[in-house]
Formats: sequence, C-alpha cells, structure tokens
Amino acid sequence: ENTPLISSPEHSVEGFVREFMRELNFSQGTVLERSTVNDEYLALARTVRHYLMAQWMETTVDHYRAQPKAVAYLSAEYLLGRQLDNALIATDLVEIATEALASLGLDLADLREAEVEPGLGNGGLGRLAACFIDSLATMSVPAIGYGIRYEYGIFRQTFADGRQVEEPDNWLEYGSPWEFAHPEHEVTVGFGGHTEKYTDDDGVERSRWVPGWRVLGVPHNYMVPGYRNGRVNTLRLWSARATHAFDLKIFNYGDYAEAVRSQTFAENISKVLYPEDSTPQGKELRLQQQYFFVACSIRDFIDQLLPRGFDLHRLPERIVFQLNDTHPVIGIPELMRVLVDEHGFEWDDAWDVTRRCFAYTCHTLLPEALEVWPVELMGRLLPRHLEIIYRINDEFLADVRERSGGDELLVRRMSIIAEHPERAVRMAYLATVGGARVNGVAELHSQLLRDKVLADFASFFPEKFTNVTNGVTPRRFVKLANPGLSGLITEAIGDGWVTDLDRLRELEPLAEDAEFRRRFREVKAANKDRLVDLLRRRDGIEIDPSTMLDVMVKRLHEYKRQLLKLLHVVTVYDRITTGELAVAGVTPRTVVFGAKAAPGYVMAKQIIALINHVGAVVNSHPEVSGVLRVAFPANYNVTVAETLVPAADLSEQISLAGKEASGTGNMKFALNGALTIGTDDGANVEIRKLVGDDNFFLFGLTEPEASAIAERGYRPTSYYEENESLRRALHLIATGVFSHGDRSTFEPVVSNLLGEDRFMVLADYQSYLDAQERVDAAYADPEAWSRSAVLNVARSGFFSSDRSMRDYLERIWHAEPLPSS
Ligand code: 26Y
Repeated sequence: ENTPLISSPEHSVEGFVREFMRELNFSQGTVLERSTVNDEYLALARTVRHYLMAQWMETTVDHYRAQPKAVAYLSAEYLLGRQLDNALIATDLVEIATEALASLGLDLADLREAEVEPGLGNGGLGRLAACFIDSLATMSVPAIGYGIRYEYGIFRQTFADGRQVEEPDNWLEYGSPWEFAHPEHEVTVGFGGHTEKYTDDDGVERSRWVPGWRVLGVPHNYMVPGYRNGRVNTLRLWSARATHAFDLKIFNYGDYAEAVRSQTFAENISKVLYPEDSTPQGKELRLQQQYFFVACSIRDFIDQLLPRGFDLHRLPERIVFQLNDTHPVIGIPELMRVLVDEHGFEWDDAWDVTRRCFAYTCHTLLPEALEVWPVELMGRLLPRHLEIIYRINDEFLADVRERSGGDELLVRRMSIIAEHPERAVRMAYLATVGGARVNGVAELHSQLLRDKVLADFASFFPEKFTNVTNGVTPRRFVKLANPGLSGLITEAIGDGWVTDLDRLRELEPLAEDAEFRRRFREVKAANKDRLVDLLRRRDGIEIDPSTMLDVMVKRLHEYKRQLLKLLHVVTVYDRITTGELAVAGVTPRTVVFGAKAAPGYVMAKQIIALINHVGAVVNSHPEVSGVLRVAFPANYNVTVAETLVPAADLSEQISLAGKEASGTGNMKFALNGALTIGTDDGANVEIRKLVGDDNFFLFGLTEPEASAIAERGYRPTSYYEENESLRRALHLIATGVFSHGDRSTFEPVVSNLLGEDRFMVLADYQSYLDAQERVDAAYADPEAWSRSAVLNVARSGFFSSDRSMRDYLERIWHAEPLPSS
C-alpha cells in the first residue's frame, strides 16, 4: 500500500498507440514520417517495457520485504534470443500491438526483424540458463540471474568458399532498449597484488589481500518477465569499467595516453564472449572474467539485497548460488574470503556457511572439457584465493586420508590441485568439495558422473550427487516459435499447457483422430513455408517445402558427429549417381545443417567446409538434387531456431553414446512434433522412454558397448574394410569429388576417420544407414508419421524447464515461490 508504484499504460489499442508515439517522439526524438525501422523498433520495445515496469518494481519490493530464500543463478553465458516477442506474449499484448501498429501504418513483423538478439552464450549451456530464468520467473520463484554483459557476443558466422569466417557481433550498436544501467551501484573488484599476514585485535593470525589493481563492475539490469503471473525477475549483467581513482592518479602524472590505456585494459574484461565451448583455453582474461562477475555478484547480493546488519552466519537461509558449470566456481573461495577476511568469521564457520550456499551443475563428460587453472596464474591473479584453495584442499585431503586409512593413491587422485602436466586447480573438484550438491543434466549423464568422471567423490559424498534432467521453456519454443501448433493445442485442450506442460498428455487420444492429424500436418506445412521464406530472404537459399525436412543444428563438435550425417548424404549421392538407387525410389529430403565452430578448432572448421562442399555438389547434380538437397544457413542462432525447429520433420541427435551430457535441441524438436533419429545418449534416452520406441529411430552403440570397444582398442579400419558402402563414401571425399578434384583439401578429415576416429563414426555408420532406411519407410506413410509426431508432442511435456526448476527447488535449492498477491 505504501509503495508508490507508477501505473502501467492502458491495456488497449489506444493506450498502446499513445505510449508508442510518446516513445517515438520523446525518446527517439523523431516523427513517424521520418523514423527508421530501428527508431520504431526501439520505441516499440520501450513501450512494451513500460507495461512490465510496475510488475518489475512490485516483484523487487516484495522480495525485499518478504526476505525469502532466493536463487542466484551464476552463469558466464545467457543465450537469450530476441526479447520483444517474449515480452509481448508475457504481457498478452501481441494482438493489441499488432493492431496499434497497423493503425499507424506499421507492421509488427517488420519491427520484430530489427531486433538483434543478445548472443551472450555459445550454445546449450547458455540457452539453458535463459530457459531456467524464464521458468523461475513464470513460477514466481525469487531468483536473480548473474552474468557478464559482453560488449561482443558470439561471433557472426559467414562462409567464404564454404569456410567459416568470424565477424564481431556488435549487438549494442543500434541501442539496447531492454537494459537499465546502474553506474551508481558500481562494485569494486580487486586483482593481483599479494597477501600479508597480520595479527588481529583478538591476537588471531590472519591473512589479508592487498590487490595490485582494481576494476569496477557496473550492473545492467534486464527484466525477466514471468508468463502472465504479475512477476518480473531480474537478470543482472556486469560490465567492467576502469576505477576513477586509478585514472586520476595517472592523470596527475600527466600521462593521458597511459590513463586511456589502463581504461581499455580494465574494460577488456567484459569486452567479448569466449567462443570456445568444451575445450577450455587457460587464458588469463577468461579467469579475469570469471572472477569479475562472480565477485561483483556475491558483493551485490550481500551488500544490496540483504538488509543491513544481516547475520551472515544465516546466509544459507537466504541464498543458494547455483554454479552453471565450473565457470563461476571461483565464487567458493571468494565467499570464504569475504566471510573470513572482511567479516571476521572463524574459518570453520565460514566453511560451514559456504558449503551450504553453493551447488554445482556439471554439463560435460569429456575430460578435456573440465576446467583447470594453473597455480602460477591463479597465484598471480588471485593470490588470496589460491591460499584459501590450498587450505580447503589440505583439510579435505586430511579427511580423505583418515576415511581411507591413508590411501595415498586415492588422496592424490582426489586432490583439488593436480600435479601434472603442471600444478593446477581442478575447478570441478573444488565445486564438488565446496558445494552442497552436484548434479548432472540427464539421467545417463548423472550416472556416468557418479560412475566415472567424479567416481571417487561420489563414494566420498554420496548424498551430494543428484540428477536434474534439462528442460526448455515452452513459452519461447512452442508458444512463440510455433503459433500454429500452439493454436491447435489450445483449441483441443485449453491453454493451461503453456505453464503446465504435462497437460500435453491430453493430446494423446487425438493422435488417433484423422482430422486432428490432418490439421497437424497443415500446421507443419505452414511452418515449412515460413522457413522457406526465411531462408530465401536471409540466405538466398531455396528449399522445397514438399520434402522431408531433416535437421541437424548444434555447435560443430566431433563428438556430436555432423560427419556421420554427412556420410549418409554422401552415401545417398553415391548410390544415385552410380545407378544403384533409382531417383524414383528415394524419399525426397532437405538436409539442413546449422553450426558454429570454435574459431581455433581446426577439425571442426574443416568439417564445416566439407559440409558446404558436399552441399554444393549435391545441390547442383541434375538427378540427385531432385531428391536430396543440403542447406547450411550461416550464423545459426536462437532466432533461426525459432523458425527452423517448428518446421522440422526429423531431428538428428546422433552423438556417440556417453558423450553428449543432455542436449536440449532434442527436446525442442520433439515438442514441435519432429521425430528423432538418435543414439542412446544424454536426454535422448529419456525422450525415447517417454515417446516410445515406435516413435523414435534408435541406432548405434550403447555407452557400455562404446566403452568396451575403446577399452580393447578401437580400430576404425576394421569397419572400413568390411563395409563397401562406407569405403565408397570415404573414397568420394578422399579423391576430391567434393573439392574440385583436389585430394588434399579434405585429406585430414578422412585420415582422422581412418586413423583415430575418436568418436566412432565408422562403428555407427551402418547402423545409422539402417535407421535412415526405417525413417524413409515411415515417412512414406503420412498418417502413421503424423500419428507418431503428435505422440511426440503429447508425451514430451516432461521436458519443460518448469519441471527442471521444480526438481532443482526440491532436490537442491529448498526454496519456494513467492507469488504476486
Ligand atoms: C570452459 C569453457 C571453454 C566452456 C565454455 C562453454 C566450456 C563449456 C561450455 C559450454 C558447454 C555446453 O554448452 N554444454 C552443453 O550444456 C547443455 C546444457 O546442459 C547440454 O545439454 C549439452 O549436452 C552440453 O554439451
């Protein structure tokens, strides 16, 4: 009652028009007759923002008053996608905005296209963070997302002669209407310097950190609207600034150029997103980024969000910091430092508090993807943190020694400090020791974490280990991306599914309803038409919407096996061109790839070039191109996914079993009525269990089989020798059929497959081809196919990120919703 809340603009076409014109005139400083599409987009974004403002303020105030336990999601990446559409559906303003703009002679669709998506993430992990904060807001959970406001997001990909070229993603260039900068709430973060020992007033020996340099963190707040629940949470991204004091000192010496240089140095910290995923580079700037955002966030929570004088011994009652992979794990020694050095805590008390405030999510199974930081670097950049890590490790290893009866081999294996190839901090171990919970992101992944990657720790701390299977937000990936299907579902079962996705089950009987299936096919066809338009406009690519749309979109990585998909394409090409297969007998397909490669990942970039080169030959072949085409639109991103996923017939989820932690694209496709061809890996296992074997094309080695083969020594040539079709496919590539006769171009790809083939592409080749034949046969019967597709939708409600959030709340966070009154 005593909160003076500004009132929202009127929820009507007139109200909307008034607010929009005010923004266009007063904020953009222009008039309709003269405005650009960007002016209009910015005015529109601010208009929609105003409808959310009162809810945002109310949510913030409620949280401050009620002081509930909150979730702080710490993530170096948020792959948000465009904001406008999501805000429009959250506020139920789509129709009003469409009409209002039309009355001004503007088309919402055109303005929407002007938004540049914030690509502040690489792939799955960053998109997951975005889905999770959406779900938390929609479930009215007091939560805040913390991260980095990269000035440049994931690079923009173009192709030159089929090869990937990276360009900077200057996403802020034309304005960022969704953010609120708060320089007055800046936070100071130290780096470098040294530590010193001293005796405190009580005669206790203590250590303190004297940083060598400092950086400011400026918070930028983003609204995270809940879906029509009156709640708007906050995403707080930190931007690095040089400290004023530092500038001034140098200015006094009269060295202007040096002052500017130091400013640039500080601001480099939030300059650019690292485009590597899963192969960590031990780059100093990356560790700076990690510490920077985590230190800012912890400081922010303690100083700004807790009431003054709060007893930090009770911190675990008020907060849980969820660590999105190891990137924010430096938060564990940072909280120890804050409690012990700044708040005078006893070590043991601080450790007790810290261990209850953190939980760690692991997103990988590849050993090379586990972050380690050289002790030399850590000691130079964060000397106090290194001391703290050493003490944590000493005490932990003393426990291990005691409980294992002095098993020194075990002690060495479990040490947070690796000794080889250099002394380094194992961040996953630190997270496991310093957090209350460790979770994997799908059942199989969590099991493999317990059995393999973190086996010693799972025996030592069995109670810490749990699973939370990933999920995706139905708001963005069904409601917004697939309005046709959403309308059909809502007509059939009402609109409750948007926030209660298990209700899709109610569609099951409709799989048997011929009329419903017909309408489902109609929606799919319309979605394909939308894709045709997009690819024509955006990429100048022509695809035929009457063909089966076979889609593989995800980061380019050898373990994901884009090469396996490509070998299928090459084999079909081979069979048609040799006359083994009559064109008339082939189910026409359009194979769509979308993938970015880490700029330094040479093999991944060669695979991109090979896909493009195979595509060029296939697409220009007079007979083959009638039944098989390859489309590889550059710069796959969230925005493209929103049109591509709803159009897909077939979802390719073909990683080597035991390598893909979960996958989340797999869930988006199933929810939009694509059938999956997939291995028994990650969340595919759970998808198949739910949709049923009849509605999923399973192939390939299982994880135990692949492990066993690796154990006894994998020989790719044995598969090559035994399989003529495989030999021929590789022969075509090796002899330059796709490289203008040049045998050297793709030689490294072929020799890698025949030499090492770490991800067993050749071992799974035949099984994959067989599965693709089953796909062709199934697709030939549209009634049966669409029945399966409807069942995929009906049975995939489990993969809502709302369900993931419920699982985290119950198994890890022990926090509760605080709904709007
Ligand atoms: C250390 C640094 C180089 C790094 C940066 C990004 C390491 C990893 C990553 C990103 C990893 C990632 O996206 N992992 C994916 O997370 C998804 C969400 O849990 C999973 O679905 C997916 O299987 C996993 O590969």
